[in-house]
Amino acid sequence: MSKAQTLGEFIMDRQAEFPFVSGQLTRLLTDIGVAAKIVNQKVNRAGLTSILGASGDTNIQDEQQQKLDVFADDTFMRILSSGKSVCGIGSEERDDFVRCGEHGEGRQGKYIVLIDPLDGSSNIDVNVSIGTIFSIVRRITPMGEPLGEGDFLQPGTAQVAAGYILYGSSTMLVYTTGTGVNGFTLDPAVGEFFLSHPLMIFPERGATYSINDAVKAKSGPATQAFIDGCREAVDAGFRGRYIGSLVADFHRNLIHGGIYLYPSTTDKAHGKLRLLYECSPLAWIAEEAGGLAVDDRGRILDKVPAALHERTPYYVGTRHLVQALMACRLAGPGAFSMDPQGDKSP
Ligand code: P6P
Repeated sequence: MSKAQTLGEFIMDRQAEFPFVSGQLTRLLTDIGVAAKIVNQKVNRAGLTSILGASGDTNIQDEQQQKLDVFADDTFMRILSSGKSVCGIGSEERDDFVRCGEHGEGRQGKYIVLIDPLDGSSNIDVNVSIGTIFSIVRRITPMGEPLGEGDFLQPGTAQVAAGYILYGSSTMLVYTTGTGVNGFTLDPAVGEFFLSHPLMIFPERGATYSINDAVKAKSGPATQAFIDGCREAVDAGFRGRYIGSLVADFHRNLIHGGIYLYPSTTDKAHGKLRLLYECSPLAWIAEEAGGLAVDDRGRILDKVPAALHERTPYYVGTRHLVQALMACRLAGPGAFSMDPQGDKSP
Protein backbone atom coordinates (compact mmCIF):
# COMPACT_ATOMS: atom_id res chain seq x y z
CA MET A 1 0.00 0.00 0.00
CA SER A 2 1.46 3.36 -1.00
CA LYS A 3 2.19 5.77 1.87
CA ALA A 4 -0.32 8.57 2.31
CA GLN A 5 1.08 11.95 1.36
CA THR A 6 2.22 14.14 4.25
CA LEU A 7 1.13 17.77 4.55
CA GLY A 8 4.66 18.90 3.77
CA GLU A 9 4.86 16.74 0.62
CA PHE A 10 1.43 17.98 -0.48
CA ILE A 11 2.36 21.65 0.01
CA MET A 12 5.64 21.18 -1.88
CA ASP A 13 3.88 19.38 -4.74
CA ARG A 14 1.37 22.21 -4.98
CA GLN A 15 4.17 24.78 -5.05
CA ALA A 16 5.54 23.01 -8.12
CA GLU A 17 2.23 23.87 -9.84
CA PHE A 18 3.02 27.58 -9.44
CA PRO A 19 6.55 27.90 -10.86
CA PHE A 20 6.83 31.62 -10.23
CA VAL A 21 6.08 31.54 -6.51
CA SER A 22 8.80 32.47 -4.08
CA GLY A 23 8.17 29.62 -1.65
CA GLN A 24 7.00 32.01 1.08
CA LEU A 25 3.45 30.59 1.10
CA THR A 26 4.88 27.09 1.26
CA ARG A 27 6.94 28.07 4.30
CA LEU A 28 3.94 29.77 5.91
CA LEU A 29 1.60 26.80 5.44
CA THR A 30 4.30 24.51 6.81
CA ASP A 31 4.73 26.78 9.86
CA ILE A 32 0.95 26.63 10.47
CA GLY A 33 1.24 22.84 10.53
CA VAL A 34 4.07 23.04 13.06
CA ALA A 35 2.17 25.44 15.33
CA ALA A 36 -0.92 23.22 15.07
CA LYS A 37 1.05 20.22 16.32
CA ILE A 38 2.36 22.19 19.30
CA VAL A 39 -1.11 23.45 20.23
CA ASN A 40 -2.56 19.98 19.69
CA GLN A 41 -0.09 18.52 22.12
CA LYS A 42 -1.22 20.97 24.81
CA VAL A 43 -4.94 20.52 24.03
CA ASN A 44 -4.64 16.75 24.28
CA ARG A 45 -3.05 16.96 27.72
CA ALA A 46 -5.09 19.93 29.00
CA GLY A 47 -6.61 17.86 31.80
CA LEU A 48 -3.21 16.67 33.02
CA THR A 49 -1.37 19.95 33.18
CA SER A 50 -2.27 23.29 34.68
CA ILE A 51 -3.36 24.59 31.28
CA LEU A 52 -7.09 24.43 31.94
CA GLY A 53 -9.17 27.27 33.22
CA ALA A 54 -9.27 31.01 32.83
CA SER A 55 -6.14 33.10 32.46
CA GLY A 56 -7.68 35.84 34.58
CA ASP A 57 -7.76 38.26 31.64
CA THR A 58 -10.49 39.20 29.20
CA ASN A 59 -9.88 39.85 25.50
CA ILE A 60 -11.19 42.66 23.32
CA GLN A 61 -14.33 40.58 22.76
CA ASP A 62 -14.86 41.03 26.50
CA GLU A 63 -14.63 37.24 26.75
CA GLN A 64 -12.92 35.42 29.61
CA GLN A 65 -9.55 34.34 28.17
CA GLN A 66 -8.74 30.70 28.82
CA LYS A 67 -5.12 29.70 29.50
CA LEU A 68 -5.18 27.59 26.32
CA ASP A 69 -6.40 30.63 24.35
CA VAL A 70 -3.29 32.52 25.44
CA PHE A 71 -1.01 29.54 24.80
CA ALA A 72 -2.42 29.01 21.30
CA ASP A 73 -2.17 32.71 20.46
CA ASP A 74 1.43 32.92 21.73
CA THR A 75 2.38 29.76 19.80
CA PHE A 76 0.97 30.84 16.43
CA MET A 77 2.28 34.40 16.92
CA ARG A 78 5.81 33.14 17.76
CA ILE A 79 6.07 30.61 14.95
CA LEU A 80 4.42 32.63 12.20
CA SER A 81 6.38 35.81 12.96
CA SER A 82 9.71 33.90 13.15
CA GLY A 83 9.55 32.98 9.46
CA LYS A 84 10.34 35.47 6.69
CA SER A 85 6.93 35.05 5.01
CA VAL A 86 4.69 37.02 7.39
CA CYS A 87 4.62 40.81 7.68
CA GLY A 88 1.55 41.14 9.90
CA ILE A 89 -0.90 39.14 12.04
CA GLY A 90 -4.42 39.97 13.24
CA SER A 91 -5.57 37.75 16.10
CA GLU A 92 -8.87 37.39 17.92
CA GLU A 93 -6.87 37.48 21.15
CA ARG A 94 -5.15 40.83 20.50
CA ASP A 95 -6.76 44.25 20.46
CA ASP A 96 -4.73 45.50 17.50
CA PHE A 97 -2.88 44.16 14.47
CA VAL A 98 0.70 43.00 15.04
CA ARG A 99 3.23 44.26 12.51
CA CYS A 100 6.17 41.80 12.32
CA GLY A 101 9.87 42.32 11.63
CA GLU A 102 12.38 44.76 13.07
CA HIS A 103 10.90 48.03 14.39
CA GLY A 104 7.49 46.25 14.32
CA GLU A 105 6.55 47.92 11.04
CA GLY A 106 5.99 44.87 8.85
CA ARG A 107 8.30 46.09 6.10
CA GLN A 108 9.34 42.58 5.04
CA GLY A 109 7.30 39.43 4.32
CA LYS A 110 4.68 38.90 1.65
CA TYR A 111 1.73 37.66 3.70
CA ILE A 112 -0.75 38.79 6.34
CA VAL A 113 -2.36 36.18 8.62
CA LEU A 114 -5.76 36.64 10.31
CA ILE A 115 -6.33 34.02 12.98
CA ASP A 116 -8.64 32.78 15.68
CA PRO A 117 -6.02 30.80 17.59
CA LEU A 118 -8.50 28.74 19.57
CA ASP A 119 -12.18 28.99 18.76
CA GLY A 120 -14.79 27.50 21.07
CA SER A 121 -12.59 27.83 24.13
CA SER A 122 -15.61 27.72 26.45
CA ASN A 123 -15.60 24.01 25.58
CA ILE A 124 -12.00 23.42 26.68
CA ASP A 125 -12.76 22.53 30.29
CA VAL A 126 -15.48 20.05 29.28
CA ASN A 127 -13.34 18.23 26.72
CA VAL A 128 -15.40 19.17 23.67
CA SER A 129 -13.78 19.71 20.24
CA ILE A 130 -12.23 23.14 19.62
CA GLY A 131 -10.44 24.64 16.65
CA THR A 132 -8.08 27.15 15.06
CA ILE A 133 -9.20 29.17 12.02
CA PHE A 134 -6.76 31.02 9.73
CA SER A 135 -6.90 33.27 6.68
CA ILE A 136 -3.94 34.43 4.56
CA VAL A 137 -3.86 37.46 2.26
CA ARG A 138 -1.04 39.24 0.42
CA ARG A 139 0.23 42.60 1.66
CA ILE A 140 -0.95 45.60 -0.38
CA THR A 141 1.71 48.08 0.78
CA PRO A 142 4.89 47.65 -1.30
CA MET A 143 7.67 45.58 0.32
CA GLY A 144 9.99 47.75 2.37
CA GLU A 145 7.28 50.16 3.48
CA PRO A 146 5.48 49.96 6.86
CA LEU A 147 2.13 48.17 6.79
CA GLY A 148 -1.09 50.17 6.87
CA GLU A 149 -4.49 49.15 8.23
CA GLY A 150 -5.70 48.51 4.69
CA ASP A 151 -3.25 45.59 4.39
CA PHE A 152 -5.30 43.77 7.04
CA LEU A 153 -8.84 44.85 6.11
CA GLN A 154 -9.26 42.95 2.85
CA PRO A 155 -12.39 41.13 1.56
CA GLY A 156 -12.60 37.34 1.62
CA THR A 157 -12.09 37.27 -2.16
CA ALA A 158 -8.50 38.48 -1.56
CA GLN A 159 -7.51 35.35 0.38
CA VAL A 160 -4.68 33.22 -1.01
CA ALA A 161 -5.16 30.44 1.57
CA ALA A 162 -7.70 29.64 4.30
CA GLY A 163 -8.22 26.75 6.65
CA TYR A 164 -8.86 25.36 10.07
CA ILE A 165 -7.45 22.86 12.54
CA LEU A 166 -9.99 20.74 14.42
CA TYR A 167 -8.77 19.35 17.75
CA GLY A 168 -11.36 16.58 17.96
CA SER A 169 -11.47 12.80 18.29
CA SER A 170 -8.60 13.11 15.85
CA THR A 171 -6.79 16.30 14.92
CA MET A 172 -7.31 17.49 11.36
CA LEU A 173 -5.97 20.35 9.29
CA VAL A 174 -8.27 21.36 6.41
CA TYR A 175 -7.33 24.11 3.97
CA THR A 176 -7.71 25.53 0.48
CA THR A 177 -5.56 27.68 -1.78
CA GLY A 178 -8.31 27.95 -4.38
CA THR A 179 -7.97 24.57 -6.08
CA GLY A 180 -10.27 22.52 -3.84
CA VAL A 181 -10.38 21.64 -0.13
CA ASN A 182 -8.05 18.99 1.28
CA GLY A 183 -8.06 17.45 4.77
CA PHE A 184 -5.07 16.06 6.65
CA THR A 185 -5.23 13.91 9.78
CA LEU A 186 -2.48 14.01 12.39
CA ASP A 187 -0.86 10.67 13.23
CA PRO A 188 0.39 11.40 16.75
CA ALA A 189 2.63 8.33 16.63
CA VAL A 190 4.85 9.98 14.01
CA GLY A 191 3.85 13.64 14.51
CA GLU A 192 2.85 14.07 10.86
CA PHE A 193 -0.35 15.25 9.14
CA PHE A 194 -1.32 12.78 6.37
CA LEU A 195 -3.71 13.47 3.47
CA SER A 196 -6.89 11.68 4.58
CA HIS A 197 -9.71 13.67 2.90
CA PRO A 198 -8.71 14.70 -0.64
CA LEU A 199 -10.95 17.20 -2.46
CA MET A 200 -13.67 17.53 0.18
CA ILE A 201 -17.09 18.42 -1.21
CA PHE A 202 -20.40 19.05 0.61
CA PRO A 203 -22.92 16.26 -0.04
CA GLU A 204 -25.57 17.33 -2.56
CA ARG A 205 -28.24 17.28 0.16
CA GLY A 206 -28.09 17.99 3.86
CA ALA A 207 -30.52 17.52 6.74
CA THR A 208 -28.73 19.07 9.72
CA TYR A 209 -29.24 22.59 11.06
CA SER A 210 -26.89 24.06 13.66
CA ILE A 211 -28.15 27.01 15.71
CA ASN A 212 -28.26 27.95 19.38
CA ASP A 213 -31.94 27.58 20.20
CA ALA A 214 -31.82 30.52 22.61
CA VAL A 215 -30.51 32.70 19.78
CA LYS A 216 -33.13 31.51 17.32
CA ALA A 217 -35.89 33.07 19.40
CA LYS A 218 -34.27 36.51 18.99
CA SER A 219 -33.55 36.19 15.26
CA GLY A 220 -35.50 37.61 12.29
CA PRO A 221 -38.67 36.12 10.77
CA ALA A 222 -36.89 34.43 7.86
CA THR A 223 -34.42 32.58 10.12
CA GLN A 224 -37.23 31.54 12.45
CA ALA A 225 -39.37 30.35 9.52
CA PHE A 226 -36.42 28.41 8.12
CA ILE A 227 -35.65 26.66 11.42
CA ASP A 228 -39.35 25.95 12.04
CA GLY A 229 -39.50 24.43 8.56
CA CYS A 230 -36.46 22.23 9.31
CA ARG A 231 -38.06 21.10 12.55
CA GLU A 232 -41.29 20.19 10.76
CA ALA A 233 -39.24 18.23 8.21
CA VAL A 234 -38.19 15.76 10.89
CA ASP A 235 -39.85 12.97 8.91
CA ALA A 236 -37.51 13.85 6.06
CA GLY A 237 -34.63 13.13 8.43
CA PHE A 238 -33.96 16.70 9.55
CA ARG A 239 -32.26 17.07 12.90
CA GLY A 240 -30.63 19.77 15.01
CA ARG A 241 -26.96 19.43 15.94
CA TYR A 242 -25.14 22.24 17.76
CA ILE A 243 -21.79 21.70 19.46
CA GLY A 244 -21.16 25.36 20.30
CA SER A 245 -17.79 25.17 18.57
CA LEU A 246 -17.93 26.66 15.07
CA VAL A 247 -15.09 24.57 13.61
CA ALA A 248 -16.64 21.31 14.86
CA ASP A 249 -20.14 22.21 13.63
CA PHE A 250 -18.78 23.43 10.28
CA HIS A 251 -16.66 20.29 9.79
CA ARG A 252 -19.54 17.92 10.57
CA ASN A 253 -21.77 19.77 8.13
CA LEU A 254 -19.04 19.65 5.47
CA ILE A 255 -18.82 15.88 5.80
CA HIS A 256 -22.49 14.98 6.30
CA GLY A 257 -24.24 18.03 4.83
CA GLY A 258 -25.94 20.76 6.83
CA ILE A 259 -26.19 24.48 7.59
CA TYR A 260 -24.73 26.50 10.48
CA LEU A 261 -26.48 29.70 11.48
CA TYR A 262 -25.38 32.49 13.80
CA PRO A 263 -27.97 35.15 12.91
CA SER A 264 -28.35 38.83 13.64
CA THR A 265 -30.62 39.14 16.67
CA THR A 266 -32.55 41.79 18.56
CA ASP A 267 -29.60 42.23 20.94
CA LYS A 268 -26.75 41.54 18.48
CA ALA A 269 -27.55 43.34 15.23
CA HIS A 270 -24.31 42.07 13.66
CA GLY A 271 -24.45 38.58 15.15
CA LYS A 272 -21.58 37.18 17.20
CA LEU A 273 -18.99 35.73 14.81
CA ARG A 274 -16.03 37.71 13.48
CA LEU A 275 -15.74 38.32 9.76
CA LEU A 276 -11.98 38.37 9.18
CA TYR A 277 -10.74 35.34 11.07
CA GLU A 278 -13.82 33.12 11.45
CA CYS A 279 -16.42 33.74 8.74
CA SER A 280 -14.30 34.65 5.69
CA PRO A 281 -11.90 31.68 5.82
CA LEU A 282 -14.71 29.16 6.38
CA ALA A 283 -16.77 30.89 3.67
CA TRP A 284 -13.99 30.30 1.14
CA ILE A 285 -13.67 26.66 2.22
CA ALA A 286 -17.45 26.31 1.90
CA GLU A 287 -17.56 27.76 -1.63
CA GLU A 288 -14.54 25.68 -2.72
CA ALA A 289 -16.46 22.63 -1.44
CA GLY A 290 -19.60 23.53 -3.43
CA GLY A 291 -21.45 25.27 -0.59
CA LEU A 292 -22.51 28.84 0.18
CA ALA A 293 -21.81 31.41 2.92
CA VAL A 294 -23.96 34.54 3.28
CA ASP A 295 -24.91 37.24 5.75
CA ASP A 296 -28.31 38.99 5.86
CA ARG A 297 -27.76 40.59 2.48
CA GLY A 298 -25.31 38.64 0.34
CA ARG A 299 -22.06 36.74 -0.08
CA ILE A 300 -19.66 36.76 2.88
CA LEU A 301 -16.56 36.76 0.63
CA ASP A 302 -17.57 40.10 -0.93
CA LYS A 303 -17.69 41.94 2.41
CA VAL A 304 -14.97 44.56 2.92
CA PRO A 305 -14.21 44.76 6.65
CA ALA A 306 -13.98 48.13 8.39
CA ALA A 307 -12.30 46.79 11.54
CA LEU A 308 -10.25 43.81 12.69
CA HIS A 309 -12.90 42.43 15.06
CA GLU A 310 -15.93 43.25 12.93
CA ARG A 311 -18.81 40.84 13.47
CA THR A 312 -21.29 39.55 10.89
CA PRO A 313 -24.44 37.47 10.77
CA TYR A 314 -23.40 34.11 9.34
CA TYR A 315 -25.19 31.31 7.47
CA VAL A 316 -22.91 28.69 5.91
CA GLY A 317 -23.17 25.16 4.53
CA THR A 318 -24.76 22.98 1.89
CA ARG A 319 -25.84 25.10 -1.08
CA HIS A 320 -29.51 24.04 -1.22
CA LEU A 321 -30.00 24.68 2.52
CA VAL A 322 -28.52 28.19 2.36
CA GLN A 323 -30.68 28.84 -0.72
CA ALA A 324 -33.75 27.58 1.17
CA LEU A 325 -32.98 30.12 3.92
CA MET A 326 -32.60 32.88 1.33
CA ALA A 327 -35.93 31.88 -0.22
CA CYS A 328 -37.57 32.48 3.16
CA ARG A 329 -36.14 36.03 3.07
CA LEU A 330 -37.21 36.78 -0.45
CA ALA A 331 -40.73 35.36 -0.45
CA GLY A 332 -41.55 35.35 3.25
CA PRO A 333 -42.00 32.60 5.79
CA GLY A 334 -44.43 30.58 3.69
CA ALA A 335 -41.66 30.05 1.14
CA PHE A 336 -39.88 27.38 3.16
CA SER A 337 -38.95 24.49 0.89
CA MET A 338 -36.03 22.09 0.86
CA ASP A 339 -36.02 22.41 -2.91
CA PRO A 340 -36.12 26.15 -3.54
CA GLN A 341 -36.79 26.77 -7.20
CA GLY A 342 -34.17 28.51 -9.27
CA ASP A 343 -30.65 29.55 -8.40
CA LYS A 344 -30.69 31.93 -5.43
CA SER A 345 -26.94 32.05 -4.97
CA PRO A 346 -26.05 35.59 -3.90
P1 P6P B 1 -23.16 30.66 21.63
C1 P6P B 1 -17.42 30.11 20.25
O1 P6P B 1 -17.31 31.16 21.20
C2 P6P B 1 -18.12 30.68 19.03
O2 P6P B 1 -17.40 31.76 18.53
C3 P6P B 1 -18.32 29.59 17.98
O3 P6P B 1 -17.29 28.68 17.95
C4 P6P B 1 -19.63 28.95 18.40
O4 P6P B 1 -20.34 28.38 17.29
C5 P6P B 1 -20.41 30.13 18.99
O5 P6P B 1 -19.44 31.09 19.41
C6 P6P B 1 -21.21 29.69 20.19
O6 P6P B 1 -21.92 30.84 20.62
O7 P6P B 1 -23.76 32.03 21.75
O8 P6P B 1 -24.13 29.67 20.98
O9 P6P B 1 -22.58 30.12 22.91
